[in-house]
Amino acid sequence: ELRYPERLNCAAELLHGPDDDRPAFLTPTGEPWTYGELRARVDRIAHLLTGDLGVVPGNRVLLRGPTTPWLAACWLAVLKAGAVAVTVLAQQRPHELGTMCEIARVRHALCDIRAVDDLAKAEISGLRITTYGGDAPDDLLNRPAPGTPYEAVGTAADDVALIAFTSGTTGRPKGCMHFHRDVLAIADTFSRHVLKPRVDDVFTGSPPLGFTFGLGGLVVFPLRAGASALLLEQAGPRQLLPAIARHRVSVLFTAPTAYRAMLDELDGHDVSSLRRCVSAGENLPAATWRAWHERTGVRVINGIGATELLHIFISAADERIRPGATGVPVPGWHARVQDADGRPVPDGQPGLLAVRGPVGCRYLADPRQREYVRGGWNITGDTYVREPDGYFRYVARADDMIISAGYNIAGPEVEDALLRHPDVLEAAVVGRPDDARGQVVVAYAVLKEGAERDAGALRGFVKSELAPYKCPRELVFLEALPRTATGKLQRFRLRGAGVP
Ligand code: 3SK
Repeated sequence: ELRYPERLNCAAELLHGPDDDRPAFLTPTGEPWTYGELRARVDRIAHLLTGDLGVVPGNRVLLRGPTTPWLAACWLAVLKAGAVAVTVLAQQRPHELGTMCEIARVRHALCDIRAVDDLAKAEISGLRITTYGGDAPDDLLNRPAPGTPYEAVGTAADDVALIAFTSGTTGRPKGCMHFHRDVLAIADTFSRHVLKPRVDDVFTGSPPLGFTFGLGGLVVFPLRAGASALLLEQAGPRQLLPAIARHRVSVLFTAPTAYRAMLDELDGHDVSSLRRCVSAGENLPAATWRAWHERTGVRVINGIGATELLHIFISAADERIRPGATGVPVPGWHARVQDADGRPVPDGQPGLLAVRGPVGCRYLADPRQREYVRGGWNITGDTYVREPDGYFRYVARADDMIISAGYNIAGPEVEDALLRHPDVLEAAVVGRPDDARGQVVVAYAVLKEGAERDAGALRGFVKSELAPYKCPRELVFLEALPRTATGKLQRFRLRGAGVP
């Protein structure tokens, strides 16, 4: 069991340790930031926050900008000053920003000058916006500030440190409150037991810091281990591959679609420095796991996480990784599969995934809390099977099960079959209402460059891989699949009307 002192400031904990001259953050173009420089810059910002800007402990401070060391430093400074970081995505638009600020009662914002327009357009009443990275004399980084160390505010371990928003794949955003101890707990469970990081590791990846997948993988885990992180503003497959080679990246965080896209671009790139590749955000198809392993020799660490629980809670390490399964509960976490009334279902049968551990869901003023936490268990909204040997296997999002002519069909199983076809880059499978069958299976596919759009051949391929009742009735080709800002597939946009 994890134990933390009653008084705990997680930013101070993450910053203390490594020698001043060790590298903390790297970027593709600028000079590396050493731990000494990071500490000094965080302290400067914390002085400004509590001095010039009038932030007091408990105030909620919105952070917005591309993935840079300055954004990470602002996040650490807000927490060190005892305020609450409200992390949002650079892609979020004025209306969404307004809603989140209203829910979290945000009064201050630190915003990269390049991302300020939409925040200003949101016209959030009472919000004081301070930019960083610009030329103006009142820009955060141009203001005079004491160069002395900043003494961290003595927050309690269960004071709120962070509000992270989730909208799932639809709906009004929910703000998830996380404590100072939660931030350390994700490093001391998933990172410690599954990644087993070393001080000479270089982390990088694509998820932004406004998504807790990225915040953990690119800031919390490397700092907790005294390692370094390469922070990339552009982190698509085309940027990741050369960056891995150039900076000898050893720990990579990205999503299943990016692994798949990188496979097509891998030739000529040296990825031999990689020792850990983490996939989360969506289920990792076994076909992608196998292809990546074949080409790189690295066993991808599949994981399921949630903004509500901050990071990954089921996964597997090293030789225990099994393609096609998510894994076992991360040490410190418990998981089971249950029915809609909260009764455990037998191994081998599908049901709702329920988890509990050091981090729990705490929605800020939202009645949906009652749906997510039931009987002390967090109900993630995923359908899973627990195998008799304790491995958890993903079936579908609970609302993504297709029931057609009495058959239960898991969309991801059909997607996995489509992805085994060499021409398919991405696939999404949904149920469409049908008078005769209740629902019919409809597949959407994005093909690789130059591939021929032959729906008949592709349906024939699926029929050769799966029982015929699972074969899509309809197959629609798209240029891209609809996704949320964090990259999650929006299946609801594919249901109903047809082509989105
Ligand atoms: O949303 C997710 O899938 C996720 C995965 C890993 C860590 C954190 C999150 C929110």
